[in-house]
Amino acid sequence: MKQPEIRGCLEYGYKNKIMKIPFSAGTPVLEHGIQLKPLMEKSPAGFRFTLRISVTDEVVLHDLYFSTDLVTSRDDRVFLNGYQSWTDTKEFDRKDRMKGPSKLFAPLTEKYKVTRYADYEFQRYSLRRGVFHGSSYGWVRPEGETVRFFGSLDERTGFTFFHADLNKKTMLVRKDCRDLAVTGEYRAFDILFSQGSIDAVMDGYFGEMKITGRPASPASGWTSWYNYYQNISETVILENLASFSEQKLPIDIFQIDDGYQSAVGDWLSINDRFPNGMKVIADKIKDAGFKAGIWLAPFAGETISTLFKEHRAWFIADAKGEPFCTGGNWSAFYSLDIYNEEVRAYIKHVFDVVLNDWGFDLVKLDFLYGACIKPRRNKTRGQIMCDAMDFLRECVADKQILACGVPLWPAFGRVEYCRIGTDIDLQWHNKIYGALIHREFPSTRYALQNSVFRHHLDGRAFINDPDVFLLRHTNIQLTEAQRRTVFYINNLFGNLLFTSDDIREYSKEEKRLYLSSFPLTAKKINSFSFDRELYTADVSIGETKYFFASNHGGKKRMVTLPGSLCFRAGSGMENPWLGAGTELELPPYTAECFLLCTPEIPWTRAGSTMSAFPGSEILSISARKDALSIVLHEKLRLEGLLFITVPEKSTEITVGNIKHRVSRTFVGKIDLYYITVPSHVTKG
Ligand code: 9PG
Repeated sequence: MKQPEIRGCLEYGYKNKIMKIPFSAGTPVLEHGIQLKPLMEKSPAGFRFTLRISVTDEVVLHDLYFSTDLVTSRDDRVFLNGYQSWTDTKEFDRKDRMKGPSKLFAPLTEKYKVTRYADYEFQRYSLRRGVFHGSSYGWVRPEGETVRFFGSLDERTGFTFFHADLNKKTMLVRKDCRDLAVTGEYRAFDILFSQGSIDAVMDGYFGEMKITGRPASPASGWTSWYNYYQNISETVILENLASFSEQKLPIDIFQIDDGYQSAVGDWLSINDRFPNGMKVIADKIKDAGFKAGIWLAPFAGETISTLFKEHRAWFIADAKGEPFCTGGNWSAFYSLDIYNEEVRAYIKHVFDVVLNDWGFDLVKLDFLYGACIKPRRNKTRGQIMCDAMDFLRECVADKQILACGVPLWPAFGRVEYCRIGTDIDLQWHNKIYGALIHREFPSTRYALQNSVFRHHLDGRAFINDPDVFLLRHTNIQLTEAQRRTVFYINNLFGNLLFTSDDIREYSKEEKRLYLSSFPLTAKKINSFSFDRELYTADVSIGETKYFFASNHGGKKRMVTLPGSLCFRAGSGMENPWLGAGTELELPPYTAECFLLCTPEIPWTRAGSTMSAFPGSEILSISARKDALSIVLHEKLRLEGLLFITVPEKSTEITVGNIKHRVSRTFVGKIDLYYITVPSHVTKG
């Protein structure tokens, strides 16, 4: 790749004036006792730009930024990472607009503190099309698969924001370090520039940071939030638990969400809907064979909490010394000062009780962005958030963290699981919210978009939590097609697969779809492309290949199937196969997944009615003459039919002592010879 051009400026305060020192890569500067060392070096993954600032006397920073030449055309697309878990994130093009909360509704915005949920109070939001920003990393994509990547290797010094203007073809990189007093040395920028496929640049980025995800596995489970919200009780939790254990569902984690505590902040004061406390419940979850999970917002205290009433001084304050509100949830809430020793002791004690006395295995830690809502104690937001995540890691030690509502970079490598999108809503997308409030509001459409566009973090930074899928028909406004689409996107692009459904309420079809998610298998997205809200992906599960297409828009779209015989997931006995290159109509909000068959190779998967990813439930197929042995995954929960390709000349195949007649079908221009095997005659 070509070395990027860097031209920047340091602005600092001097005797009530703002002074400026320009710099460019490779040319050290010394002015007024301030030395700047802007250095561009070759690095294993590309180019690494660092800027060191050394001062003899204390210097208070006002602004620090540089421009680069990464955007070269108005038609480039830019991926910009949203500030925190919930922030909508995708590849933007010049027709898109990035909006903060509407100024028209300022009284409401002010009342519910909607500008506190992300970066609205410290980054510029232009309402113009083609003008965007994001934090920590991103890329520019001209036509094709190769992207120009940029990513900060160190956000502990302060968050790095990337502002792109596609109309003007500019990219400005800015450090969030206003009012930081520097003495000695400040390593202000440390940025990697590289070029390649998304997989290659992300490998290079994480390689250069030496971040490997924490040891953790993909997991399935249940959380109480998206059905009961705060209205949970011991009965609700235990009844749902009983249905998972009675039906022997092979989920990994059973998690209690918001609603067990008397108030947000008072984690050890359990409300009267849980008369026997939390240890009893954690024990029952573990007895059922699941990991016990519980939700906490460890830095938050709501107005009506005892924590807030009795310890106002523990909370982050504004310039007048009054508690600085973090958001409008619950009775409005505030965030604890993680540098206060009493606060640290309190939080440590809470975790000690939750993890050791009650015995929970996993904590979902939420609203974490509050810890760094304001730079203070001469520390940047980036530094505070990194310190906060280090502290949480120390408190939770070897148990597991599912982080949520967190700026992502500080969570990289520090948590097992992390939410990468906003909350699923019970409807597709609330347009009024979309027009008026912050980008972090619950929206199924945005949640799916983030699952797809932040997939590259999965397995590198942590395991991605795409949020729940919901298949039930009660207490929901999502249509059947939309529910199925969420189910597929989560299963393909995420690796923490939770639902909140009361599975006793499932209809026969809903139950079948739910069970078709077992066994949980590792999916590899080989390539992915999109055209507005039409997404297509080539996927592998082991050696088996799949094609996936999903239309998230309100208008029908056409897709062309790949050049293989395709078995359509979810189809019954009628016409399950579609010919190579078939033009397929995708109605609004639908998803389709196809197993790509190889009729020319005998003894391969030609389809199945038991898995959302047909064939992924088969561990092995082995053939000796005309006798077949098929081993199925032990976590398969559905019964049904398997279709296996056979040699053209065969007439009869034996599986488990039962003879099967060979069938022949002609699809498009392809002949398929296969047998149909009911699952009960196989092993496993
Ligand atoms: C519990 C919930 C669930 C959920 C979390 C989080 O932007 N917002 O106003 C906003 C409010 C709540 C919210 C997310 C965003 O939900 O993501 O899974 O745990 O808290 O209160």
